[in-house]
This record gives sequence, C-alpha cells and structure tokens, in this order.
Amino acid sequence: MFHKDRNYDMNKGVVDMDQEKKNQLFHQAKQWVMEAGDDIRKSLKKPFKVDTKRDRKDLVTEVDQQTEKFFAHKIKKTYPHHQVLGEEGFGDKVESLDGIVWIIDPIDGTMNFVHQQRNFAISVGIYQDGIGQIGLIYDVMADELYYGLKDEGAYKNGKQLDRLNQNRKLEEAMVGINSFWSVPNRRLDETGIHQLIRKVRGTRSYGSAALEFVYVAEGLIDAYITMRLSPWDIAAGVIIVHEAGGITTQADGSPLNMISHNSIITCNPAIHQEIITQYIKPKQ
Ligand code: 2AM
Ligand code: CA
Repeated sequence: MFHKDRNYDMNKGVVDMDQEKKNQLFHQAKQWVMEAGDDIRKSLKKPFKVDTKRDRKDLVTEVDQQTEKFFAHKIKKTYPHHQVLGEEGFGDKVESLDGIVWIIDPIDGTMNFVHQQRNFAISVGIYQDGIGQIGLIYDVMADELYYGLKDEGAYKNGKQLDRLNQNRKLEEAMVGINSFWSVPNRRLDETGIHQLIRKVRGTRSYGSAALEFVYVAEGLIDAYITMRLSPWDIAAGVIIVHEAGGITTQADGSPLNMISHNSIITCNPAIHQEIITQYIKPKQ
C-alpha cells in the first residue's frame, strides 16, 4: 500500500524516509522537545506530586505525565496517522512498529528529577517500519540537546559527534553500570560483571539510560550495560549512538527488539565483542 510519508519502490517495498519529510519531522520534534524542556524547568519552581508505580523505587510525577500528554496531543493533532508509544501510557497501544511510531520517555531519570532536580532527559525516537530515523535526547537542566538522524550523523548542540576512539582498550575504558550488578541476578552471572569492573579503568552510574547512551556517543564513557530496559529508555539513544559510530545490542549480542524489554550493551565497537564474549555470561 502506498503511504504518503514513505518512498515506495515497487521492487524493494518501503525504502528510506523522504529527506524533506525527515527534515520537517526533525525540526518539529526539536521544537516540541525544547518547549517541553522549558515547561519542565518552570514546573521545578513549584511543588509537584510524586507517586510510585510498580514499587517504591519506581517513581512517576505529574510532570512526567503532563510532558507525555503534551507530546501525545501535539503529535496526534499534527500527524493523526502516526503512532505514539510512551512510558506513561498516554499514547497508543502499539503492537507493531509498522508506519511511523514516536517512542517517548517524557522524563528519563525520574528518580534524579525528584531527588536532584538535574541529570534527567527527555527522550524521543522516531521510527519508520521499525527503523530508527530520528533520535533526540535533551538534558533539560544542562540545556544540551543531542540528536541523531539516520545516515546523517549524531550531534550535540549542533556539533557533530564523530570521535569514538577506535583503539580503545578495555583496560582504559570507562563503563556505565548500575548497582543492580552488585546483587545476585536471576538471568545473568554477576561475577562476570565483577571481573569486568576489575578490568576496566573506571565505572560510572548516572541514573538516566538516555544520558548514558549519549555519553557513549560522546565518548565520555565507552560502554553502558544494563538490564531490562523498555523501548522508551533506548529508542532515541540507539540512533544517536549508531550515528556516532557506536553499537547497541542485547547483552548477549543479539539484535534489539524495540517492542519489548532488552538487557542491553551500548558501546564503542572496539570493546563490544570482548565484553560480551569474556564477561557477560548467562546464569548456569
Ligand atoms: P526512568 O527514569 O524513565 O524510569 C535508571 O537506572 C535508568 O533505568 C533510568 O533511565 C530509568 O528510566 C531506567 N529504568 C527502566 N526500568 C527501570 C526500573 N524498573 N526501575 C528503575 N529504573 C528503570
Ligand atoms: Ca521515564
């Protein structure tokens, strides 16, 4: 079926997103992200309501909800045939990535938002038929906008990110991990990760998956390894990391599945295989 947002080739089926359409979508998405960031900064000037979701560590605030509603409303009004997959559930029940899907985390790093009022980000990934086209991650308090456009590179505040060290050795690497690895894990053997911690130069834990992805893209850390992330935690990040020359896979090296959970490693390609084969091991 012909679709007005896509280039259609009778032999190959759907091909790349039309360039003009992609530019237009990017500028629109960027404008909404900046507007949402402004609103979030304003919301920090007055008290806001904090609730828990699955457990006492899983936080949500009215600001998360308002921000997602803002995006869902704008997208639906401007692009009624696009789907929205958002963490707080104000989008659609997305069961397939056919067509254009906006995958949104209104605030990634909600615990940082609540406790620190910084180190959180808005994350917006735009996919067409399952292929990442545009990723935006906005560090709201630092006013740093990272974005990646398929086949056009990754950028931070307009400056291209293309300096991943191709000779990075594991001994010199900085790795983003979180404290889940310091307690027993059901699926993966944490002792492998403990050996990795001894091997690398240093570890960091920032509490926002989206920010850890862009730090990999920027080369501030060389890998980020974490368990069971949702599509909205990674959708924009995988595009930005890829466009910066990095790689993201499931922790066992298999390809990502963008409509379910993934344990992931996003990484400088120079150390990706070594980490997976030497240090990430399924539980016996
Ligand atoms: P969130 O802030 O949008 O919930 C924290 O280590 C990072 O992991 C954050 O990016 C957080 O996203 C994400 N995350 C995903 N699932 C989580 C969970 N069950 N508990 C805490 N953080 C989770
Ligand atoms: Ca969130």
